[in-house]
Amino acid sequence: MNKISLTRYLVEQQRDHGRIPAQLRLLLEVVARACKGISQAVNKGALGGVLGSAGSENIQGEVQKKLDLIANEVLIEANEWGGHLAAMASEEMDGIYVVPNRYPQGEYLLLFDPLDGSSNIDVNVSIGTIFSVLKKPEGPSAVTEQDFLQAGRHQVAAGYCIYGPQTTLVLTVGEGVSMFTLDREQGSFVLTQEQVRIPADTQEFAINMSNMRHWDPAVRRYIDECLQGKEGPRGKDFNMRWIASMVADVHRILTRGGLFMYPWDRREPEKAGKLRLMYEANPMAWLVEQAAGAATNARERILDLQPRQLHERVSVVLGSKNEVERVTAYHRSS
Ligand code: AHM
Ligand code: MG
Repeated sequence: MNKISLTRYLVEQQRDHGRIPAQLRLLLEVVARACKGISQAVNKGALGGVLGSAGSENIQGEVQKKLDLIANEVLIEANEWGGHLAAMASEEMDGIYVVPNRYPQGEYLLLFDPLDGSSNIDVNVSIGTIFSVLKKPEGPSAVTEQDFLQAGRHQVAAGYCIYGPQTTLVLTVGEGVSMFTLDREQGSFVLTQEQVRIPADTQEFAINMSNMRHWDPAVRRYIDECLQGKEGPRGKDFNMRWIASMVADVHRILTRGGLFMYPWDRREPEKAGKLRLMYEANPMAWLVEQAAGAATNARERILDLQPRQLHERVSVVLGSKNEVERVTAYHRSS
């Protein structure tokens, strides 16, 4: 069988299907190349001296790991000179990173969580890079943070790369979801799945149960009913998974269905949730919708939320459509 590389796939998306402009193709190739570099650093682990804390904090007050900063640096260095971007924004940077004057400026904006699932780095559990691409609003003015504050439905590409037993890049440009597995001998991503579909029904949920006492009654109701299994109102048993890497939980859901929730809770009631809207929830919500799933903040469709801040947080419910609708309905009626 003829293997289709990511490069070929993107060329065909551009040339044969007219789905992506040349600059966007270049951007996605560069992001994929950066992910290969991050994958190598992740693989080296203790041998590369990349484990442990960097001794600093990001704007959200979270301790940064060495690999958080390495991944951030790899993505910036790979993307700043190609002429395809105007600016970048990252979980690990306070403000936006405008492409330096010495390089040409392109029309795209790139947002990323360079290494999602940071708490799993040192314990050798799957982690990943999440990215989202927007277009800079038209006009001659210099790029600002305001330009990034676009609802998720305006994304032109989104995806993640998971560093697990395999390194897999998962991508959407708005025509379904495709998966590419890294062939380490060839050094290239190879198309291994197209038109990924999430089944509408599931018997598996993912939530951090240790926060149960802080949940909203609607979340409690949903989980209580799942836990009652065959004997309860749902009339079926449920299984639970929680990897604490959103990329790994979403990857499982894209592969076999399921429900993922990181809802608002009473620990920090002024925050909408733990996860970030612009570089975690939006790209994942779009991938999930493109695979026939659904994604809400427990009340509204995530992709319709108007961001007010770059590092804005959001409550997240995503995955198999019927379960997302059920959780959302419980919230709306409570
Ligand atoms: P991170 O981007 O700092 O790694 O935080 C996001 C992660 C998600 O990947 C994961 O779903 C969640 O935080 C896990 O949180 P918790 O440790 O509270 O279960
Ligand atoms: Mg993250």
